[in-house]
Amino acid sequence: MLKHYKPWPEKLKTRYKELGCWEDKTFGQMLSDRASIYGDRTAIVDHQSRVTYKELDKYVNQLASGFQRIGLSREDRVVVQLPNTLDFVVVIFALFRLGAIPVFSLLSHRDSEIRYFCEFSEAKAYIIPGDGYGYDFEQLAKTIQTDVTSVDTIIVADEDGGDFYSLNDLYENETALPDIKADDVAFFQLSGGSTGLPKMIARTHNEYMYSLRMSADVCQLDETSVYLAVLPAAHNYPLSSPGVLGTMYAGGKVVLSSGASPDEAFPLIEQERVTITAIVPPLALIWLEAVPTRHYDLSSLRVLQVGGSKLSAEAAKKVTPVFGCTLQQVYGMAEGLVNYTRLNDSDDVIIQTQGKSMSVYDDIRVVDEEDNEVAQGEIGELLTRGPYTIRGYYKAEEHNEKAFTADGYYRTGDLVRVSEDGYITVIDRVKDQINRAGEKIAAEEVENYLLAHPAVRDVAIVAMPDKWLGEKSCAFVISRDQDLKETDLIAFLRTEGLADYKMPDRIEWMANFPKTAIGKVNKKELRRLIEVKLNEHNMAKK
Ligand code: J2J
Repeated sequence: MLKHYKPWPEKLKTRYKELGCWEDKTFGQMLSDRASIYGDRTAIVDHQSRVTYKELDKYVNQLASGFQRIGLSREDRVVVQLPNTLDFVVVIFALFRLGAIPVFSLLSHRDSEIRYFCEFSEAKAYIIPGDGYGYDFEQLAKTIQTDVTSVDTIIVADEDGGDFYSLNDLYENETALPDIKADDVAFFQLSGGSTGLPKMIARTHNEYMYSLRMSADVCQLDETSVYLAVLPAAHNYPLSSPGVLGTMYAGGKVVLSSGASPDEAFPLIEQERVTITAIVPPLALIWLEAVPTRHYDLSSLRVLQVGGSKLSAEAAKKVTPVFGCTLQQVYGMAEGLVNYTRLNDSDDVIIQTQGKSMSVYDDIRVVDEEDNEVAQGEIGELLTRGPYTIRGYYKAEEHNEKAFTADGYYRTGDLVRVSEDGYITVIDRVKDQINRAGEKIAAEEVENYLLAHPAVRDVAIVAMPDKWLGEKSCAFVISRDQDLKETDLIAFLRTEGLADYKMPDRIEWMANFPKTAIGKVNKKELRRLIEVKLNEHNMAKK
């Protein structure tokens, strides 16, 4: 059993198996099954390749054999930082087959994040993209290999690995692979986080497979479905809701796009006859504006999923008239629970709500600040537990005390209202997080970096509204030095190696922070202050 991992309680394992939720299948087995049922159907298409299920199954075995030869084995953690390419899919399935554990990082992560993932998970290997992705990943890998003692293997997804292994050289004759159990941890997802550093989410084959099966079912996927991944496939939403893995579960075709702009996505929808794709609300605004001016045939699209942050009702109303397809709102989280509007729901439900949970075994409560259930239809924090929601973060005992209730509910940090028939509307959040175009920023993480700057006395980061991104981040800073500039702080964060999307969009200088009755920084008041300022600025412009 993986060190530090706290498995599901035996009683729940038995219960979810008896209920038929968990079918004791691993991802490795799922792919072999698909290869035997849908062998000659196309599984994956990327910018340069097209492979069938049978071919994919073979490549995965060959790569798993190569990984095995260079010393990767069961339970080794492997930080995977790859773009939306066939390599990504082959790599993760090869690791699944070996029982090695991918840690899903995003291409936008930099030194600070990668270092932490490697150290915290005690990773053995780190897999990076080759040239052409706007950043010197090889240089980063060199530093990581030097500084993080556990990391002894670097693999580059390129023909030329330079000083490291080239992924292409690791496809070898198939060797015997270990027997993996469906109750084993399959991979680590990363939480959006609200405190300190991002938390790691260990997911087993059993629980995650169930979430794919339910997602594929709710989205009515079958072997004729074509899913386009425009968001980074390593993120929980495009990976599993139903995403890349849910589409493979259904035997459909997955099209991987390296970008999400209309000029990249629309031609792919036309050429590959895409039936379903998933985007975030800011992209929905861009796509909605782009459709009339681009003349692509988007008629194959049956479902446009929008989720990750709140979609406005005004934008929601436009989707069907503009795209001629059904809108599906998706409200999910890497910790588990996923809610969907159903394809045959009324327009009103689809436009106004973020959907209903996908399993009858999702156990949802809406509570006030004292954890008392609120009256039906009232606003409160959403708590959830069920067959595909984690019971605790990996190696975070202290934090888990706060993030989960004693009886195992995950505190989502989202303020919601639930209708009598179970449909959820997301109203606000209590967690200290900024949701910037679907990318989550833990305020405390960035605050800690800024506090390390010698001229910063104190800092508080809050969300501010933005027409396009939904929210942006605003850092209120109390400086010790009158000459300190915004550019100095951003430059400092960059040298610290923080991902771009976490850079504060705006800095406001202050002498003191407003405080709450018990003396904490009043972030609600800071949010109000910046909102007033933005409104005044907008009025002045008019
Ligand atoms: C409002 N807030 C939303 C929505 C997520 C499917 C879809 C999304 C995610 C995801 C995911 C929202 N309206 N429609 O993993 O499988 C906010 C909430 C939530 C947090 C989770 C999936 N959809 N959110 O976004 O782990 O605050 O997962 O708790 O990145 O995003 O973020 P994340």
